[in-house]
Amino acid sequence: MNMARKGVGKNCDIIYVKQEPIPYTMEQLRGMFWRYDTNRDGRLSRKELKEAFNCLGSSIPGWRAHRALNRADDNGDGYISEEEVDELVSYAFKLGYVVK
Ligand SMILES: [Ca+2]
Ligand SMILES: [Ca+2]
Repeated sequence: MNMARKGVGKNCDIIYVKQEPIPYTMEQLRGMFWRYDTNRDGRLSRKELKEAFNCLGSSIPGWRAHRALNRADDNGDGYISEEEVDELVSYAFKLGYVVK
């Protein structure tokens, strides 16, 4: 019997397990966001953020990406860099996304 399925949806790498929802830890969120650095330039664009929030289960991923940039993009270049990602992670953590 295989209850856990990997890779549901082509861009979503979420492990589905049949049990109570568990909130993502900060570390999991961090790993999650970096997985969406799809062009591997070491920073997260608005588009990449939107994709990440979408896969976290946000119903308004575009808005979340916008808010996250407002909050975490310290130098205002429109990207979340490695130095700025902590703020992004704590923003997402407070939203309480759960592992689905
Ligand atoms: Ca990128
Ligand atoms: Ca920035």
